[in-house]
This record gives sequence, C-alpha cells and structure tokens, in this order.
Amino acid sequence: MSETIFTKIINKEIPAEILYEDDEALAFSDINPQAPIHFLVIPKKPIATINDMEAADKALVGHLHWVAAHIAEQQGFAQEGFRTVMNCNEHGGQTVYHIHLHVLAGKPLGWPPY
Ligand code: IU
Repeated sequence: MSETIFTKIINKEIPAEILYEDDEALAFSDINPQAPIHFLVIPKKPIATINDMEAADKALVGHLHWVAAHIAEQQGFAQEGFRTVMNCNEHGGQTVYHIHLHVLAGKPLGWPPY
C-alpha cells in the first residue's frame, strides 16, 4: 500500500505527541480532537483498512485495543469510560488509509453518531 502520513509519524519524520510505543504499535494525540481526550492507536505495520486485515493480523488488531485500555488505566479514565472507533472507507468516514483506533474520552459521549 502507499505510505500515509502515519508512516512518517511512526518513523519520527514528523512530530506527534506520542503516548505509548512498543514494537508493534504507537499511540499519539489526535491533532484535531473530537473530545477532551482523543488519541489514536495504530499498528506499525501499514494496513490500509480493516477490510485489508489478514488472519495473521488478528493478534495485532487485538493489541491495539489492549494499548487503548492500558493508556486509559495509566491516564486514570478507564473506570469513567471511553469509546474506541475504527472508521472504514467512505461511509465510515475514514480519511487516513492506515488503520487507526480512535480513543475518545473525558466526558459522556453522545450515541448514536447518526
Ligand atoms: P479517520 O478515521 O481516518 O477519519 O481519522 C483520521 C484522524 O487522524 C483524524 O481524527 C485526524 O484528526 C487525525 N490526524 C492526526 O492526528 N494527525 C495527522 O497528521 C492527520 C490526521 I493528516
């Protein structure tokens, strides 16, 4: 797949407020937050959309959720709660074609998004 701006963030070619990093994943603050707390958890492996996930990626995508919960615990908002969202393609509102888990928190969030 073609490289996105998230590859540049992974490679530290452009700055981001990094919250967590390991061999497989990176979490950083969203530049255009939609809630008091809004960050993204991404795999270092570039996967364009969740439709492009292979069976071998199941643990990796699960790991993104583990990172989300780990940061929530560390930052102290796990018990109040949070939302994770992964947008897919046009109707899902995806704009960056490197999968990313949105983590939104910090207030009671509205639902549904319709
Ligand atoms: P989406 O699910 O593809 O619509 O979300 C892309 C998100 O990436 C969106 O919330 C942007 O604000 C965010 N983002 C970012 O944090 N840093 C960037 O350099 C770019 C987008 I481009």
